[in-house]
Amino acid sequence: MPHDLAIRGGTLATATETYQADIGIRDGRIVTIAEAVTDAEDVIDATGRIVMPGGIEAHCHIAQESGMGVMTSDDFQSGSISAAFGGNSCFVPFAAQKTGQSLAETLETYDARATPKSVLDWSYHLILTDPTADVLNELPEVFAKGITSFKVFMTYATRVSDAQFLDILSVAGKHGALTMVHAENHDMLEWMARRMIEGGNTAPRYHAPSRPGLAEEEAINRAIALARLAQAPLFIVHVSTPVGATLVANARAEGGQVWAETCPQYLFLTRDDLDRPGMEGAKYICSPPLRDTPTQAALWQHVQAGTLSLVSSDHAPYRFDDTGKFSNGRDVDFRRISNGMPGIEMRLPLLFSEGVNRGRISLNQFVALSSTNAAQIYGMLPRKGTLSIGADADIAIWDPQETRIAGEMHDAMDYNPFAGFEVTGWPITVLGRGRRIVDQGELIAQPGSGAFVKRAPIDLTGHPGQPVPELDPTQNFKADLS
Ligand code: DUC
Ligand code: ZN
Ligand code: ZN
Repeated sequence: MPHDLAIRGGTLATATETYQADIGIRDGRIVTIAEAVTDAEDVIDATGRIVMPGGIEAHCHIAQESGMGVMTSDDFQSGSISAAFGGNSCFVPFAAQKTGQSLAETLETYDARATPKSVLDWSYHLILTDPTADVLNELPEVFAKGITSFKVFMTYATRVSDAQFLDILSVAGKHGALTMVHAENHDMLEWMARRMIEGGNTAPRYHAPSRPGLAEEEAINRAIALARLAQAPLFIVHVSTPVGATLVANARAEGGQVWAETCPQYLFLTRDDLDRPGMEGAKYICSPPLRDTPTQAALWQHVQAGTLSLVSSDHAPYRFDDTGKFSNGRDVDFRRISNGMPGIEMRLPLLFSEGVNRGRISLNQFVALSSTNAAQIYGMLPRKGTLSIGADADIAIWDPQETRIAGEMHDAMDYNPFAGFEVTGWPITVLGRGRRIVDQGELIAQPGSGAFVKRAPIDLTGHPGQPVPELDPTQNFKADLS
């Protein structure tokens, strides 16, 4: 039987290997990887191109209201399209529970937002903001639907207490789900912000010193300890400090079930970007805040060493107007400016250009960081995140030579924090289950052509966990802890 589509003449790159081969696709899946695939109804000539698994964007805020009640500028249509132009074939935005809402209602809300609009296959991480006993009882149903990761906050009004965090981790751990955490010490942030404001330091630039690295370091340390006590896996989102990353590295070196990511803004921007004239700095308000150049270098080392498994965008798009950044007005202190910046389309080109082209990471590390590790951690491998027989034909074809000066993106934003960066290496064609989503600068896929991806529990093989003496029956007088 002929193939539906062949990708011919390209250089294939996976998380482990780079080699010349053709790919044959049938019914949306990779069915042949061979020296030559000659029998296909449709052919993409990939000569001079790199053919790799489509990116998986595992941290982005799409059609989501912020804690301040502000809706992101991107819905599932513009968000998924922008992601596709940036080399992604799958994404995992958040489905955020509102206080008092059941998890079933939360997911219904997001299904209605995603299903008619997404051009990418998608899943959700659930955000738990109101972990009542009823809600915790609902969690296993959510996991059974294939939503096997969810996020909690250690700061903001929606933060969980340490006791709540332990309960949540414990339920998650029993069901093979992964708890993600925004780790910053709330009281340290509040205390610093109050001092800033009382001193009249209200401009956007004061956002950075109001959220000291120490607050992240303390919270990461605590989150790792809580997860260890609950014997549950943990994922730390948007790590922005070298000490925080080192805590992750140490836990992992001892077998800890801990994973973490950083984001392009912490690798490519600094707090000096917050100190732009007028209110321009508001464009760079995100949390944790931008740091400094020594931090960038240290985070790169942790990316290289594998401490940080993903580089995710944390795309949190709020326009530079009163629908977004200034929903509370322009003349407000930094705390009342919407928190987050866009980057879903820039994540992979930046990482390729600054990472692979500059020799900081190999092409195979790039594939791991952009796709395969997310598929592994979030229960989508081997269906997604790899080029192998039987995998979905989610494929990005890159021109490694193309240079562009970053400007406007395909999102619904009115600014690009990375505008003006010279970037070499861009995705040219992105396939999702064998269909062209974008091709040669054109959008091909129809809204609603993406599908929900049911994810598996996290695979903890090779991550035995760090022992806790008091949980060992030989050391706790055989206490019943069931
Ligand atoms: N945390 C995120 O993950 N995204 C946007 C803002 C925040 O605090
Ligand atoms: Zn966060
Ligand atoms: Zn985020």
